[in-house]
Amino acid sequence: MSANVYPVSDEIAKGALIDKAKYDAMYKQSVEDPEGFWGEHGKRIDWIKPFTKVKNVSYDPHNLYIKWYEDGTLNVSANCLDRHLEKRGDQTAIIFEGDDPSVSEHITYKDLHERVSRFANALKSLGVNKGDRVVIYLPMIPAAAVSMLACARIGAIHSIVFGGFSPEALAGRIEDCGAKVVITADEGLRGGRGVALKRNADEALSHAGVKSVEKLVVVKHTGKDIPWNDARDVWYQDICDAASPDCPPTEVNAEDPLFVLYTSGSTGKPKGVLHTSGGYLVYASMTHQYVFDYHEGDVYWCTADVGWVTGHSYIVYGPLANGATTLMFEGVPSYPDASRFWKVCEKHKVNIFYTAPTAIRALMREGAEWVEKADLSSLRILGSVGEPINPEAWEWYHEHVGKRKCPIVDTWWQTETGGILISPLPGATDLKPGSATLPFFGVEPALLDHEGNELEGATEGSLVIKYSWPGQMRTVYGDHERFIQTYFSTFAGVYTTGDGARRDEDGYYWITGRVDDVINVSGHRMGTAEVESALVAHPKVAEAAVVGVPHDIKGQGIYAYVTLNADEEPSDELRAELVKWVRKEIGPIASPDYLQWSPGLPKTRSGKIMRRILRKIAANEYDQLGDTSTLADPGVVNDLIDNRQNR
Ligand code: 6R9
Repeated sequence: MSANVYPVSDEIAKGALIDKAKYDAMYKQSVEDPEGFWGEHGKRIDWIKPFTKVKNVSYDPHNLYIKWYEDGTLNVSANCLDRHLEKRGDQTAIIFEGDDPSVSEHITYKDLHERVSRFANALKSLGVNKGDRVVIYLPMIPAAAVSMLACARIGAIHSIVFGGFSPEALAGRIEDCGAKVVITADEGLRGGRGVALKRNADEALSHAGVKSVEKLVVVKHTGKDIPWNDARDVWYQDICDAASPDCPPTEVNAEDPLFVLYTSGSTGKPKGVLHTSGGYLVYASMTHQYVFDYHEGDVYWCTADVGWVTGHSYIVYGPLANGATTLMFEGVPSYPDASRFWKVCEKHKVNIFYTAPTAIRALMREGAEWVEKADLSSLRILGSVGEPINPEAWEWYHEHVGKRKCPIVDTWWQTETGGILISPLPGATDLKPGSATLPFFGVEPALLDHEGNELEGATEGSLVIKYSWPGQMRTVYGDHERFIQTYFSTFAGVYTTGDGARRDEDGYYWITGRVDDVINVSGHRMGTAEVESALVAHPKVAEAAVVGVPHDIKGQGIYAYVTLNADEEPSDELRAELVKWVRKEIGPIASPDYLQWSPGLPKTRSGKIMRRILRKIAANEYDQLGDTSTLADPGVVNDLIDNRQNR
């Protein structure tokens, strides 16, 4: 925890949309009269048929539903495109910056509108109808945004699968949502290296469980030679060229689904988080405007991938609904060298820059001289998302990137929340490094003890949100019961976030991390159970337990304890094979950083693995193991300590 406080500067407050007094007044109204508040702000987007009802929510686990603006109709792509054409048709909507620093492209609203309309018509010609699912497995290229908006235009539900996921992970998601069409590219490009997307997609589609896919649309990106299935594969460019540029937007209900995005939970396979159209767009656009103090003409860059929720809400939907210029970056922060982010800021005169603590820590390690190589005078606001930002990284970001004049908005939220729930507002909130600070309008956080009692004042507990907000997820795709179980059964009558938090004497929130078995590797959520089930799927593995371990750059690394079948011998080759196996099963982000052979795992007498102990051993804190007397065999602990990997 840092003792420093950075008050709002006069410079920033002067031009800001929201100052302290306005935040207090709007927040008060938002919680005292949510119907009135959200009724008024619901009008920030264009409705085809205006809503007359604002909110209709029940958190009762026996009869749970969440509806916002339920009798309104709209089209999300028309809100992101058509409504801007008159005023800013020639303004840049998307700046594409390629992996190769010599490649960039400016796409105007008019041009984006045409690309989306053509592709929407092309999807229709492939048989995609309102409500059908389309899986998008693309690199960070304009076609990704075009695909999202084209689905939205015809009322199809997109589900983006991060390009770093393996064929197995892709297959599981396609199967779960029953996608009719998959969109991919010949190859992705990251740090000068090709990523075999088409080959992965082919492999995913060959899985026995994947039966729903009729067409694979392929974007030609690097021009690499790829295998082709004439009956199934079509080139994106060909079908777009053949399609009409005129595609009237399909009218959808506010509560019709916009997208499904898979995310890791503490148990079982990833769940399909379902977001709907009206409330989501109101919330994404409003948070984008106020949290980043977005002004007309600002150039805004969020470095996330569209495969994560941050890319959905804060590269595509929020910024485009606001008529912003949003930058899409294909590459990585370290290529061609560690000055890349800053060079891109200089090249495109970026005003608002939003990234993740893991990237900041990695760049901090390379030294501030890389930052000095670029002119960063255009920057006004900095943001952070994905995991708690440690005060050292915050201070470095503030001093070297922000030159002590740019406020940092540390935005806390989740795939499930659709948009930012706790964050400073640049003109209104004094900053404390490491704290996400105060709730956004309409958001009422609370901290509960183990019994579910609400704690008052400065305290620490489980972070829950008391009432609904328009951007909240509506269900788990195909499994409403799991939605209720996961988020509304631990504590009655509130949304359970799965995070722990501390509240200080100023009412500021400090997120302390997950309270469940979810770990956060470089800002990516990973269920320990997912990695465990990948490991035990290997024929030589009997049992596995996975925990998070502190990691300088990634925030958390993955530490796996593996018990082999009785007739198997541990070896370095087998260790490497298992790490490779996990990469193949889930993807490179799930690779264990440490893999320890463990002839036995510490278990309670009822057979529950004591992860608390495994976490301590992994973190080298074996002098603080706590009570081990409830273990079935306390002896296994000493063996694990003697053979730990993280020395
Ligand atoms: C947007 C996103 C959600 C989990 C969340 C929390 C962690 C995200 C954070 C943060 C501390 C922040 N998290 N932002 N923790 N401070 N500013 O990251 O969504 O991938 O679903 O992850 O990430 O633990 O519960 P998602």
